[in-house]
Amino acid sequence: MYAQLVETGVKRVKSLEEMSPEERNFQEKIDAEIKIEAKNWMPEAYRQTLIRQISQHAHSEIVGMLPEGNWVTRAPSLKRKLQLMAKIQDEAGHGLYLYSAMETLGADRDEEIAKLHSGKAKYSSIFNYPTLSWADMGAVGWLVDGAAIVNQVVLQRTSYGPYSRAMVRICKEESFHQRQGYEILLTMMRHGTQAQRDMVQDAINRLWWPSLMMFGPSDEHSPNSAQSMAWKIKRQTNDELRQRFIDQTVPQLELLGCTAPDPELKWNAERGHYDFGEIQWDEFYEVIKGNGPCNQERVATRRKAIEDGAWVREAAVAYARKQQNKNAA
Ligand code: FAQ
Repeated sequence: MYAQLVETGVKRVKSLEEMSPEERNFQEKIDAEIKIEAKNWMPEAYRQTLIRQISQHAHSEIVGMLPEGNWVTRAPSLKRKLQLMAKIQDEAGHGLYLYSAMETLGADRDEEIAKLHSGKAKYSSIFNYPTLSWADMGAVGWLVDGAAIVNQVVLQRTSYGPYSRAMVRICKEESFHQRQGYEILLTMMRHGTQAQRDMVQDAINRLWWPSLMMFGPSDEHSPNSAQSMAWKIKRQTNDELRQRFIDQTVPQLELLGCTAPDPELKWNAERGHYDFGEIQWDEFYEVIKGNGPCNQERVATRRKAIEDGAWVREAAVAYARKQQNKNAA
C-alpha cells in the first residue's frame, strides 16, 4: 500500500503508533470532532497545509473577480450590471475573510500575496480561462460558483475553526451567485433569440470541463488528500465532490435544454450516479503550471492593481500617523 502511495506521489499518513504523544492527542481531538483554534497546539505540517489551502483559496476569490469584471461595462441592463457588481464585491469579501483566517495561523498576508504576484502561488485553474460572451456570466455563476459551493459546503465542517466559520458566510453568498448565474442562462434560453441560445450552449461547452477540474486531480493522483482527510481539513475527496457536482448539475442542464460536451455522460442506475468521460488532465496540469490561456494576464492585472493602489495605502498610513501624533500631543 505504502509503495503504491509513493509511486503515485500521494503523501503518506502517519499511523497512531508513529505519532508523538502531542500528535496523538491532536489526532484524538480531530477524531472527536473538536475544532482546532488558532492558539491550540497543532503539528507544523497541519499549519502549513492550511496556510497553503486557505491562501490558494483566498487568491482564487480575488483572481476570480477578473473574468467577471471583464463584463461589468457590457452588462445588458442596469439590473444585470448591479447584480454582477454585487457578486464581484462578494468575492472580494470572501478573499478578505480567507486572508484573515490564514493570518490566524501566523502567515503574513503581504508575503502570500507577493507569491501570487510572482507567479509562485496557485489559485483555482478555472480563472485562467477567458469569458468570451455575456452567457459566460451565467455559466460562471451556475457552474463555477456551483462547483465552489459543493466543495465549500463540506469545508464548513473543516477541522480548523476560523476556516470553517469563514465558510459558513461564504456559502450563503455563493448560493445566491449560483442562482443568479442560472437565472441569466434560463432567461437567455427561454426568452432569447437563437443566437443567444447558441451563446449559452457555447459557454457551457467551454466551461464544463474546466469546472470539473476545479475539484483537483483524481484521488489516486492527489498528493494531499489522504493526510488532509485524516486531519479532517478535507471532509470528502476530490472525486467524491466532483461526482456530487455532476449528479446535481445534470438535471439543471436538462432543464435549460442544453447539453454537456461529453458523449459519455449518462445515468448509471446501478451506481446511482452519472458516468462521465475522461478529464483532460494534461490540460489541467498545464494550467496550474502557469500555461493556461489567461494565466499571465491574470497575474499581471493583479500586480498592476497593487501598484496602482500604492498611493491609497500610503495616504492611509500617513493619515493614521497624523492621527496618532495628534492623539499623542
Ligand atoms: N486549481 O493534492 P491535491 C471560487 C493543486 S473558489 C489549481 O488534490 P488539495 C469562488 C493543489 O493546490 C475556488 N490548483 O490538493 C468564486 C496541489 O498543489 P500544491 C477555489 C489545483 O489542496 C467563484 C496540487 O494541485 N476553491 O471559485 C487545483 O488537497 C466565481 C495537488 O492537488 C478552493 O480553493 C485547481 N483546481 O485539494 C470566485 C477551495 N486542484 O499546493 C469568483 C479550497 C488542485 O500541493 C468567481 N481548496 N490543485 O502545490 C480545496 O478544497 C483544495 O485545495 C482542492 C485541492 C480541492 C482545490
